[in-house]
Amino acid sequence: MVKPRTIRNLVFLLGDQLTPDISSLRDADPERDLLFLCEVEDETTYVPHHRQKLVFVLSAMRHFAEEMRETGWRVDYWKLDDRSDPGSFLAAIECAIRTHKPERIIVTEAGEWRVQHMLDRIEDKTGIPTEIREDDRFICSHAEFRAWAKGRKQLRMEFFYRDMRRKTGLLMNGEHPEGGKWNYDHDNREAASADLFMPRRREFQPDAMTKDVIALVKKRFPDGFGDVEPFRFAVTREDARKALAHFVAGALPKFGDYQDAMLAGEYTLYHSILSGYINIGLLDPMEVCKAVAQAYADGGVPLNCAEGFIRQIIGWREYVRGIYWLKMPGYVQENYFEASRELPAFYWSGETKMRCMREAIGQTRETAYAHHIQRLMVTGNFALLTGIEPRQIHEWYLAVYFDAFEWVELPNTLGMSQFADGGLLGSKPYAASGAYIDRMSDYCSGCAYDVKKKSGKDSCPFNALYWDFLIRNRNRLKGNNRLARAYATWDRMDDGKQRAYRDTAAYYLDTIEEL
Ligand code: FAD
Ligand code: DLZ
Ligand code: SF4
Repeated sequence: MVKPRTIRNLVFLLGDQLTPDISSLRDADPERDLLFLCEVEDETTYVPHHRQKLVFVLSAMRHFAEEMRETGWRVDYWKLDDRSDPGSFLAAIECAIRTHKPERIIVTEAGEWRVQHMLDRIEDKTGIPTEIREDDRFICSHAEFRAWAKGRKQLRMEFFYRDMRRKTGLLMNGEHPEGGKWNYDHDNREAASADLFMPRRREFQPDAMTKDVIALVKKRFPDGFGDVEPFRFAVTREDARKALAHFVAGALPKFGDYQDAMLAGEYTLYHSILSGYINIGLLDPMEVCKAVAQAYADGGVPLNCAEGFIRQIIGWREYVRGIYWLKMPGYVQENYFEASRELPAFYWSGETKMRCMREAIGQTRETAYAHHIQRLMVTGNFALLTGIEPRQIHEWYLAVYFDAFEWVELPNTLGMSQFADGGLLGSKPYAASGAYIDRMSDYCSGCAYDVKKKSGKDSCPFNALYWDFLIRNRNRLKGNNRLARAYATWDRMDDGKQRAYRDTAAYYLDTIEEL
């Protein structure tokens, strides 16, 4: 508890603003200003967060507060278990104002609409002048994205990405992209095989502070989703930088080639597992991209890998944030296919005979992490094919990953994965049959279902469900050129084959909980 004495500004820092040079701190004065961070019930329960995500965010907040104190700042930090919990951010701010009587409140804009809506009300509610500053950890501001989107019929990531390359100068030779092309994605679609040289993620042992948070989370959320231990994420900037260096040296040289591959028991393959660190502010997106561009310039990393990685950050990451703020608050209601099915219980338990789903959900429960293709082409694809209500699958993704914050999760789930925005973000739905999963993984070999069997008993559910999805939604999708071949294939099938697909799909949908 910080002794009450004259405070000029109360600088309110949110749990994903753990960056020493964040805009709210820029002209702050350690003598006159006070940093305020609070753990509150509402934030820990607005979705049933994975318990490692809770440990990750709360422990990183506590470490950040300590780091700031050590560098001379006055910090008031409220732990969830320290005092009677104010419940919400707004209630916490009101208490903090009563205690510290600041002249002003300074805060950097929130990542999520829900929290920004609260920030916008602080001044009215408390009567204390409140300054909300832009979050310039992002490369593209809201205004810049709005200007880019204005008047465009289609908001294609590829064109936005080129502007971000020009703006940052990453992998550029003057006005021209390094190597002559903007995008090397066509070099990036190999299936991996388990080998001795598979990179291993950098793991970090919990220190005393993290162990305290683990105990807190176990006590408060005894039946919460996911394993609490082993907990191996970094929770400080110093360790997150070690994870970045480890990725650049080990996995980056093959990142592009195996970006879409999936292997049973291999949770991270050539991915970076840096998303959570970037999202809460332990790593700066430009710092990460510069490290990757430098490794390319030094000669140890091929261009397709460096470009592919940088595109994910200055392209996709910035683009989905732009879409989120352009379209919220209405975006969360989108449901293009009018899908209404309940999310099957196995999304939480992992108990399903479908091996691809069991592996993806099982590792999610164990580690709070799954890589992009597992999210998009396994759990996301299944929800799309079976017509799960978008809001339910959105809340699942928002809960279960250590990197999940709505501004990045929602456009990826609703837009990219579920096509619930009718094609704002993607040019066609990411719907695929079992053949795709079989090509990109080794899951099918150990599955109770037969990926080669198209319909009937024991056939891979993704096969019949794929056709059923296309036919069920034909009216909405028939104008999409990228699906014309699929519809032509369907139309060439004889009635018996078509009926077998539809009957199998109907059976699987009726018995979805038993799959
Ligand atoms: P890598 O494969 O190593 O990629 C490098 C970095 O690029 C990531 O750390 C991330 O910062 C960025 N990135 C890559 N793909 C995307 C993308 N599509 N959108 C935004 N940034 C991207 N990402 C989140 O950070 N939080 C989420 O809540 C989230 N939810 C998702 C939900 C669904 C349904 C899907 C399909 C994707 C989601 N993603 C989310 C995007 C992506 O899957 C994760 O960023 C990635 O898997 C994180 O693992 P990594 O750090 O090993 O990524
Ligand atoms: C995710 C999260 C959790 C679980 N708990 C807290 C918390 O107790 N206090 C806090 O400041 N932030 C927390 N966060 C992160 C916030 O939800 C995050 O800052 C907002 O989503 C940003 O819009
Ligand atoms: Fe998944 Fe079908 Fe392969 Fe089984 S056979 S792992 S359900 S794609």
